[in-house]
Amino acid sequence: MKKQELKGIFSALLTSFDEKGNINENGVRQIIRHNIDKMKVDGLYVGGSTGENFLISTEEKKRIFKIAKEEAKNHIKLIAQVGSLNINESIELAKYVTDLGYDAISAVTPFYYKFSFEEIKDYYNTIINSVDNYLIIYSIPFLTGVNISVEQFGELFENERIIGVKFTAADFYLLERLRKSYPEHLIFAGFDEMMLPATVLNVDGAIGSTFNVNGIRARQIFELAKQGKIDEAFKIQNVTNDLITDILGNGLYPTLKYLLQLQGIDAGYCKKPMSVITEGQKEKAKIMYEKYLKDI
Ligand code: MN9
Repeated sequence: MKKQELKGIFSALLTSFDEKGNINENGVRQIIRHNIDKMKVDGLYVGGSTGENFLISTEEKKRIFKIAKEEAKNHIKLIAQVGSLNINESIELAKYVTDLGYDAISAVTPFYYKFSFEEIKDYYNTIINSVDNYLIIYSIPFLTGVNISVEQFGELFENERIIGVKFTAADFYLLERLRKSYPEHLIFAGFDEMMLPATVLNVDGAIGSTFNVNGIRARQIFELAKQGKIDEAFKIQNVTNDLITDILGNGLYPTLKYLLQLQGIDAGYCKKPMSVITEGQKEKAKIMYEKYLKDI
């Protein structure tokens, strides 16, 4: 696949767990099918924050990567998030998904320790140079504490297989500078609630957790904004953000999973230390479903 073909709307895939925190394979398959058949996404971003990836073992990560490929086949695009504090694990996973036929890998900036930029650059080059694939940097400063400057992105992009960034930040000045500086690189909007302004700044696509339930509206926002129909896109972003505000206020991942349960999808539990959804949260999610999702 050529790198430009990776553009579009990608759901950050949720993982269904059983009550004990084991992967619920059937549920994972149902979530994937829902994204492909109902949300009509262009692709899946597998193994990201939304997949609760940092809470599971290497074998579990592989299992989810394999299930996603089995369901998606070559019908939609697949990006595997393989970043980890254990670089050996990242390399192992990068090889695994490349053999499976994933279209690109992605890796979160290494977090927890205060790595220097040289160390971060070495991490990315080491991972992507171990496989014949493309890499998309996963930048999410509010969770990792890692900020990369325009110039530093340029240094990372010197490796021609580092083809883009998943930009999960509210820094529209940086986004505009990146767009101007690297017109050939792929930029994916990472905050669903800021999709419209990111699209106006000419991102190539978006990767989001809420697309698992609201993917139809996400595509509308993206396409209307690309066509310059900003007023129409704004209206859909408004409704979307009413929903996202309610979801964030009720607990992001448990609410997304319960919104899928209400549609007959066995989205399961979150993994500890995330808590089990309460009856009160379920009631609020039911209202959201009726108000925002039932009729789209
Ligand atoms: O993949 C997601 N980030 C996280 C990106 O889950 C940390 C976003 O889709 C957000 O969940 C979403 C709600 O803030 O924009």
